[in-house]
Amino acid sequence: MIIKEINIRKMKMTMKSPFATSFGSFQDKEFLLLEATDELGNTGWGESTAFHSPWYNEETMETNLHMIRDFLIPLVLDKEINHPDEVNELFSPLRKNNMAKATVEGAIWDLYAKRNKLTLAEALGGTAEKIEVGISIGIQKSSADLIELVRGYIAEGYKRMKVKIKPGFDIDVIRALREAFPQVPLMADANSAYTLDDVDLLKQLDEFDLMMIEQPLASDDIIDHAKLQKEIKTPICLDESIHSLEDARKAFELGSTRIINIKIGRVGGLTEAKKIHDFCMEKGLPVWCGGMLESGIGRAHNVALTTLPNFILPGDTASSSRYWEEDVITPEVVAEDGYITVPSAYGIGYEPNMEVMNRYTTEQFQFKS
Ligand code: OSB
Ligand code: MG
Repeated sequence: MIIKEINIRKMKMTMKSPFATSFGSFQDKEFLLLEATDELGNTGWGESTAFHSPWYNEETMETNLHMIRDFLIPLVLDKEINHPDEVNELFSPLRKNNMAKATVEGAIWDLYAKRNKLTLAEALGGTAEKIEVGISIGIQKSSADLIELVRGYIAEGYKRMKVKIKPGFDIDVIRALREAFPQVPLMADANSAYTLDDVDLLKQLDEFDLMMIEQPLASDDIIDHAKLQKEIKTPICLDESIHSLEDARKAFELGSTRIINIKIGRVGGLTEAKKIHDFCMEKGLPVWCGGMLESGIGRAHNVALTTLPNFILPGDTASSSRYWEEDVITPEVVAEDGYITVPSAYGIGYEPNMEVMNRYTTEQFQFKS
């Protein structure tokens, strides 16, 4: 296939309620969508998971726009590409900027699947017909508020509850949740809020039978996590620290992680995500698909990836309605009793809803060969 045209949209959508992590809270989500068109008129969509500011990683919507426009588009426009795996190779001389790379690569995967009359899941080698999903809940004002939210999500059928923790909102909160819901599959995500000075505190979590603790220590660390894992029983799951198959291998060899949260953007695209998945499967490490508060385009990519066989733990991709009054795809992503049915239409399997998409677009950029 030959990529003939790329369109980028800056989007601004307001979430139903603010999302709070150990870094802070926000409600307006600004991000990029990208559409690639080939010489036959097939199109594919990708979403950038970079946020407006660099609080999760170093990338932002604006740095992604710069990278895509000035470096990535020139590498793919008017080039013959036989398979999306080649995009991963083409981009590899450029360091980092994984979310920017994943935006372009994701659109080319969707395009490739449509052109070859495959679902994106099939193109990736996935087989699951439905995927199990959990929910991620931001930091709340009180344990009581959190308990009420969790009660609602359990009633909706979500398969596991992930709650954000930070110093001052941790042990007591988890204890209260465990007392209220003795059986529910529960995990905590610290988004790097602790250090090895907190080992005694983190040890106290062992009594609550958590499925895992996600990224307790620094966002670029794999050494201290290995030390921490030797001290605590709760399995550590790395998120922020894993950017590539090489990172996954090193973290595994050091014993820094027993589970990996795979996010397509963080690792630079679907090809790298699949490599990490395959490595973890071989080593007996379960994986699950993380979320970045995506709109429907990004959600659709997550659903397709999750059909691979080693995604054995529920992911963070909940229904579109979890965050959005209306989503940019049709139909919207719907989790029923904690399961999302993998769509059977070609490519990402959902159609862009242009009327909704246009309403939330603040700027557009067009690149033609
Ligand atoms: O650490 O997994 C995280 C959201 C934004 C940035 C980082 C994270 C998250 C979530 C929410 O946990 C996942 C989602 O619901 O999309
Ligand atoms: Mg996380």
